[in-house]
Amino acid sequence: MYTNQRINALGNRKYLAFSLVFLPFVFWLSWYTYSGNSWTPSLPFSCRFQYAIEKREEIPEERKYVDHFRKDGSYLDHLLEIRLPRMNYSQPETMNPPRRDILVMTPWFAPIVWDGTFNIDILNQQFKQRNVRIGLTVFAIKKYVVFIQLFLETAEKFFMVGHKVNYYIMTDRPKDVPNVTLAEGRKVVVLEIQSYARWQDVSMRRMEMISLFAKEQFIQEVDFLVCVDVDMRFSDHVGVEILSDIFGTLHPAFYRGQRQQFTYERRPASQAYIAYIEGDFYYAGGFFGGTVDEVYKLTNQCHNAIMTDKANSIEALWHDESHLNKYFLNHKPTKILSPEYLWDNSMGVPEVLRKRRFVAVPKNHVQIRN
Ligand code: 5GW
Ligand code: MN
Repeated sequence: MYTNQRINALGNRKYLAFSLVFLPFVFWLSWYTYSGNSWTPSLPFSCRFQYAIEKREEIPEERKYVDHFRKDGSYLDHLLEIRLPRMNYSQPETMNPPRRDILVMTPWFAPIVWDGTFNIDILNQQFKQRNVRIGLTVFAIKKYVVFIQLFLETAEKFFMVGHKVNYYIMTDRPKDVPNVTLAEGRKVVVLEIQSYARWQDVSMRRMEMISLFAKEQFIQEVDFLVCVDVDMRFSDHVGVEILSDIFGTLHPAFYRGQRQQFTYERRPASQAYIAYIEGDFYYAGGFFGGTVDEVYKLTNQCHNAIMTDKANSIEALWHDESHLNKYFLNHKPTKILSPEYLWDNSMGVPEVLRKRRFVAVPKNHVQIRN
């Protein structure tokens, strides 16, 4: 009976004309009306409210007020206004995963970020609404200042475009930091630090410096820290898809390997010791990050382990990288970046690598390190 009614309706020309002309108009009108920013009915109020907070947050002394506001009950009501705008994108398909050639999730439910697994428009909306501020820390000690220019120029093209970014350049040669034109909402902060005679110490002391500045400065200025090598160039998109409480990156030389083959520190006397029957992945020392809280925990703990080793006259095989790997064994990262995010062209370009986002700049080892 229900079916008959439908057939009758469709057979009636008046109904058909009505449907063809009027219904698309109604649909168009409603889309047009709502497609701007949001479905939120009280949008003008909530926007002005949020704007006021953002402005105050930019003045360091006002931070206290903002923190108080966040604890205040009215902040909870403010949260109710936050939602995604309507968006057009292809549907995720339960029975048709975008990638079948690689692992996209760890057994502890941390996503592994590969090209094709994320929708950057959704993520950008989410992080924009949080007004996220990102700090990119990089060390350029002695001759490594020559890498800063290309690093910054390519970061402007590919790193967190459209978001707020502070570049924290830690160097013993502040005068050699080049002037690079930056987009709005982005700035370079030069932090003068001492140099160390041994390159192993230059590399390892990064943990100490990041933890010190996290406590003194970064916690006031940014939400997330991204800590990377400077002898690199960005060559494709690196955005908010990498952000999570604490994240590491699969080392380009070991992402296919067995745990026994990883170059973990194998001497039990070292704080970085990992047994042959342990370990999930081999993480690269040149790309990790997370919230300032989590990066403080990581760098502080790695620095302490390095100092304990030093007191015991032992130095881990791959220095800070060995300690990073030990930390991630006991504190699983909440997100993992594929080697797209730290590639070296001397490894070739395997089929599984659809993008090379952050790539090592070839260096003359003899010239740059002496
Ligand atoms: C110098 C000699 C040997 C190894 C490292 C250095 C060195 C490293 C240096 O003189 N100055 C310096 O700032 N670094 C920092 O440590 C850079 O941020 C560099 O990207 C990072 C790690 O050292 P790399 O990049 O030479 O290590 P690999 O394993 O990527 O080649
Ligand atoms: Mn490097």
